Parts: sequence; structure tokens; C-alpha cells
Amino acid sequence: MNLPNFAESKVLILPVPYEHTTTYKKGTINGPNAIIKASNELELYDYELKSEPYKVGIVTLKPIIDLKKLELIKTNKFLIALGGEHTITLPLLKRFDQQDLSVLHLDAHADLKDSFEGKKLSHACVMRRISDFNDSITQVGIRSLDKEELTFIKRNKINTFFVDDFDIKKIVKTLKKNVYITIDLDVFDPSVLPDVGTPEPNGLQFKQVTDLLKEVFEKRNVVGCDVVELCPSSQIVSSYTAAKLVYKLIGLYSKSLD
Ligand SMILES: [Mn+2]
Repeated sequence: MNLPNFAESKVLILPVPYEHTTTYKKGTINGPNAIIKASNELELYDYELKSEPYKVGIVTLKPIIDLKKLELIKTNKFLIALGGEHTITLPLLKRFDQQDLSVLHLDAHADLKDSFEGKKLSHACVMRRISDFNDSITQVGIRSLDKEELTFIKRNKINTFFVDDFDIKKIVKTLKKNVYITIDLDVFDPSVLPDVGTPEPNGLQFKQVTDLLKEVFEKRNVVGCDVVELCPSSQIVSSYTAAKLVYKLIGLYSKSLD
């Protein structure tokens, strides 16, 4: 097959094996490699999208773990970052003009703690830090948070769709013109994707997530995304499912260019 060269390629995959504040199961440092390795097993054709997403041109960059460097990345290609722990979303998001930009946050956890284990910057606080400079946050799939986070949600009008409130049309309605998507893989039910740092029962199914993403790519301008918190084990299902999700993101982006 003929693959596009770098100049023609429209999608960048950036491995970010950053792991500093993981508290439960460790191993997100191995997430990016596991996803890339599993991606070799994917069919290139996406039967649902009726397309071959790789044709958009995909370049995998060298890993970056310096959060300051992430903030300085400049590219007009569509960048998908692979974590690593959720903290990486903060610098990745700061790359963009925050005007008319919503953050779509898929996660089991609200990640709105003001500090966690004495740290202001950690996977459990990432959305709180983002709320300091972007007030358009929509959270989906949430099913674990503390009372203080719930108060913060109400007080600051964070659009929160708890897992039982999953409604694609209502979710998309909350989003501004431009959208950055951050997917913590623990948004999925552990039966779908068990290998995450902090698994949480009663999660979303694969199809629910991809149907939501489909609608978002169709109705809004997605500026970038990250997929975080894979904690690979010897079982391959989680890595493969994460790779499938990333390939779906590439397919949806590529379709949005038509
Ligand atoms: Mn989470």
C-alpha cells in the first residue's frame, strides 16, 4: 500500500508515557507502547465508517514526557496524545485558544478535587485545574466523586452527565463550536476495558462511546484529543480495545474532512 509522507499526513500520534501521581494500580507509563503495539492487529478497514482511516496519513512521533514541552507543541495536524496518566491533558489543552472551546471529558471520575495527596497537579485534580481557565466543561460517564466535587459541579455549572444520564443529543448540545476530547479509559465498563489505573464498575459500553464521538465529530469542530490511563497487563483485550478506539477517532476525524 502507498502511505502518505509526513507532509501529506494529517494525523499525529504522540506517545506521552508520563506517570508521576498514579495512586492505585501503576503502569500507565506502558500505555502508549501497548496501544501502538496492539494497533498492528487492527483491520485497516472500518466497516462502520466504510473507510480506511489510515489513508489520512498517520505519523507516530517520538514520546514526550515533559509537560512544559507538551504545552509548546505547534502543529496544524490533528494530534492524538496517548497517555500516560490524566495529568497530561492540562498542557495539551493549553495549546489551544480557549475562546469557543469546550472540553469533553469522558471518565468514571470527576477529577475535580482541588488537591489530592497534597498535590494540586495530579490525575485526580486535572479537570479542576482546567476549570481555572476554561469554564466550558462537559463530563460524561461519571460515577465516582466526593461531596466537595459535587458541590463544585453545582456551583460552577460544570455540565455533568453521570453514567445513568448518558444522552448523546443532550451532551452535544452543551458543547461550543470547537471541542477538545479527553478520554480516560476507565469511562468504559471494566468488562469492556479492565486494565486501567482506577477501575470503576457500571461503566459505558464501547458502542455508546463511539456513537457519542461520531455525533461530536459530525456536529462540532474537534481540535484534538487524548486517550489516557491505560495500565496494560498480560491480557491483551484492553490494549486492543484502546487501539480500536484511537483508530475510530482517526476515522471520524478523517471523515470530518470530506
Ligand atoms: Mn478516571
